[in-house]
Amino acid sequence: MKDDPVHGLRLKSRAVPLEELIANGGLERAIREGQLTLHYQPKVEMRSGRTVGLEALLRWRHHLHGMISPEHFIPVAERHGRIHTITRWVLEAVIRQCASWRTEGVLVPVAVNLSGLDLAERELPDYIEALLKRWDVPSLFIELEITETAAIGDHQICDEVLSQLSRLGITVAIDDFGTGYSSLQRLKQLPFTTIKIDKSFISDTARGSQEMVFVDTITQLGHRLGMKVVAEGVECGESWALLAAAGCDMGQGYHISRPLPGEMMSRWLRNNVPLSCCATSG
Ligand SMILES: [Ca+2]
Repeated sequence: MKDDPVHGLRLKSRAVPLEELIANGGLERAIREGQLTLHYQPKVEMRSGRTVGLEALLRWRHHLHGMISPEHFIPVAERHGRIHTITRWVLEAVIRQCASWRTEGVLVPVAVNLSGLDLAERELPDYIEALLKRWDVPSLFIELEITETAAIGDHQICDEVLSQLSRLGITVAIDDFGTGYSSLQRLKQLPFTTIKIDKSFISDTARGSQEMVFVDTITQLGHRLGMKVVAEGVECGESWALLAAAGCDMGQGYHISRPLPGEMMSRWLRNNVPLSCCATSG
């Protein structure tokens, strides 16, 4: 496994007084001053080798504290009621990027990670629909990823928001699967199209460990529920081959590409044709 230079920096920034920074409007300032950026990581169909999607990953490079990991600042943003501001910024940035890529002929859907709190926001589907209209981007170019923990909250608004998003034609993936405590009943009830198996299960597959049992089981479960299965954190060819043999539909991870800034991802995509499932949709 290669070191992730971004992640390395993030770990060093643990001592950042995040509570204070965010409580005092640090994230809003970060947005105004361009400290937030998005990197994109491809998802590749195992059978064909086609790039079938990208995941947008948020980066915060603070001018004093350096890289701050989303793993650290997202929970703080949630506690301080700032998460909707971030989600809305990410959604607009991604949809703008999709519009720009479409003009270049790059037709690939992009996934946005949502917080559980976003699913309690009734206005979210309307907000996304308005952005798609404003930037003339069809809904099939946007996917959403939500973690098990976020998805299993048994509240009516969450279900309504997910149903409305689904009616808009936006696909929703259950993210980091295997690390939470999913109710299988909820998994069946909610309109998920994809399961992303958490990277903690994938990293040891090349060593032929018992992790493969979990991968097999989750893959079969996903397929039986009519979902596509994505393996996250694929880091070597050996893992890739094992996961493909287990029936995973897509892979994502360093074996394919690390997350790249938009412009670098444009180049990567141009050099890694054939592209996407959206190629015929205009
Ligand atoms: Ca994700």
